[in-house]
Amino acid sequence: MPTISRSWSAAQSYCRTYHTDLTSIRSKEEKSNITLTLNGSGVQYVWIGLYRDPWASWSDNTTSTFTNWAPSEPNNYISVEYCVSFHLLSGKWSDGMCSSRVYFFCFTGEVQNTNTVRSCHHVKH
Ligand SMILES: [Ca+2]
Repeated sequence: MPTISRSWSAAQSYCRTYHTDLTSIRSKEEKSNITLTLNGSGVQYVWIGLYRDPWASWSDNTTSTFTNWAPSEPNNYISVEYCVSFHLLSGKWSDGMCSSRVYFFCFTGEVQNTNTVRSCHHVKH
């Protein structure tokens, strides 16, 4: 089970050091992969590789048209929400404060701008 939570940028650094990058979610398949991997882990939210710049590209520099925002998100609440977390139960995304310590989901493998299946890892320590 994942046992560490980090700020978004610390999570990104960790993923880039020990895996490939923070995960992208560019399709329902990629979404399901994360949900299935973390099923039963008790984790509610994970950072994913999307940040406000605006919401144009992922941490691994891929792009996609797939989005799955929760209702009323992204709302940039009090103008400090620049990073995206993924809610496991609903599968929806929300913008949140990048400094919040949240579990996170890395992937390992080739960076590809297509819907190919990639191997994914959640972080274990
Ligand atoms: Ca928000």
